[in-house]
Amino acid sequence: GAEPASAAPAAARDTRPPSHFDYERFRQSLRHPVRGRRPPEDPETRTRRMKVKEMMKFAWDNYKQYALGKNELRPLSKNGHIGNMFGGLRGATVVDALDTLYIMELEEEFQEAKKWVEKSFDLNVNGEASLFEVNIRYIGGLLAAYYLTGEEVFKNKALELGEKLLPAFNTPTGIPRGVINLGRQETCSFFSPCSGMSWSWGWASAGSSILAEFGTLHLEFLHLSELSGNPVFAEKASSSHLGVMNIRKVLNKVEKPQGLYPNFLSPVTGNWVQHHVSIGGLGDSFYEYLIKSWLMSDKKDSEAKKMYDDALEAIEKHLVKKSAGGLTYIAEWRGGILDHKMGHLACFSGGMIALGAEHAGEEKKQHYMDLAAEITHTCHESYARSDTKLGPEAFRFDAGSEAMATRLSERYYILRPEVVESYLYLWRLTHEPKYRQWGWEAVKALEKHCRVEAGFSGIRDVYSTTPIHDNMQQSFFLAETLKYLYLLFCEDDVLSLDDWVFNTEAHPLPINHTNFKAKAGVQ
Ligand code: DMJ
Repeated sequence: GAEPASAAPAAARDTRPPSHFDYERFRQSLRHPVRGRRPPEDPETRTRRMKVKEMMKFAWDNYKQYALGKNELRPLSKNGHIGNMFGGLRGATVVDALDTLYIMELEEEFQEAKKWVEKSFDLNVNGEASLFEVNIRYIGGLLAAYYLTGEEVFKNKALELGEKLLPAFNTPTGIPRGVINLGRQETCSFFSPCSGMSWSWGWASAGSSILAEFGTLHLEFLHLSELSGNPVFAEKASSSHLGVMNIRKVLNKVEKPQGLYPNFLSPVTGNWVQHHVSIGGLGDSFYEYLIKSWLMSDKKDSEAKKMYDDALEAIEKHLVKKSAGGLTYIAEWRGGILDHKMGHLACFSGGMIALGAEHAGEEKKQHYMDLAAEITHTCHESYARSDTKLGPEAFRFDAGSEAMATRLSERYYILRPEVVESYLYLWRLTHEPKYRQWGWEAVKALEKHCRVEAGFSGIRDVYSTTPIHDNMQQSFFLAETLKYLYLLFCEDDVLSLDDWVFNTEAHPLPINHTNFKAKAGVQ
């Protein structure tokens, strides 16, 4: 194995190079107003959009009343939940909700959220945090809020928090570990290396890092470099392995079984630890960030595009299957053996494949659009075949089962967004009315089974019409599920795909219509 990477440079605030980011110029570079031009539309679509807005207000108001400053609302017991994912950081729901409130023109509520960030969001915390979760929810949420509003407070908090994440990259390969202590960084500065403050998850095999975690940093970290003027987030500085570009180098070097990317990699050796491949949990957003990195670079990052194209080809060859009943699904792969199961998380892939299809070679375009539509149809079936019309955490295509959960432990629904996320992309890219119809079915089901007196709750069994609630309003319900549903009933120029890519928590980050790399100092 290689020697440990050297110091984490330029982490201290006073050594930060001045930022040259010109917010006004950025706004002028956008092709559409962020909240659209509001052309006339049919009354039904408007009513549906207003319904989703009302749901967001209800979710926010209850969080504010019972749990402001905690990470999530517990809507049955009417209190807050803190959990252990964010290392002492608080207000996950506030940060996740900011851009949705803004887009929905819930002005008063947006101001309440902003005030909390200004006055109460404390970054001087001590605790073990998930690098991935802090990145997608907090960094992503703050960056999006900044780009949408130009309010400096969001940018400053994002940069300050981003610096706290850098020590996670101090591994022999530069592949970050999954857990970072946000507090123990007193010795971390340009001149004194910071080390020993990150760990692998106890449950991840042999101290490995997880593909979907270290592969889901690129979009946010490029923006941290863009806004700070400091290349350290994007690319290694001096001889260290810091920076997300290095992750690709490691992945390009390691041999991939059948062209597939397994879920676990050793940050010490840079080799795979197990041969489990999944487009759902543990793998999912790695693939998403490849195609979105290319889009965000205004189609200049051809390395990302090639990695995406090759990965998708291998996935299609080895993992995509059709059930006896004619449903297309993406199976999981364990050292060559297929597990005929699809997780709710894997349902984001309909949207991803549609997004990529637009930019595939002429001969492949229609093929990938068809594949995307088929997967989205299968995911809709997993909803349609349940009694609540909400989909289970995982569904199977074995032992006579088709798009239904077969295990008790997989019947729950925790307000996840992936299925409606695919409806949004398919709607935007095809304008087939069924996607809006399916989204509306989901709205009705959420209202019927998940809305409780003080917010929205997940349910334990989608096949029971007297659902047992899990007493948790996940922050991604406000960041993602409600945002995607709202956008489904908007015109296409609201957060247009010409201007924005959504990070994996649905936080919009701008496409760089100028040359990103030159600005960030990336080679
Ligand atoms: C979110 O935090 C993100 O969408 C992530 O990519 C996967 N899990 C949740 C939602 O299900």
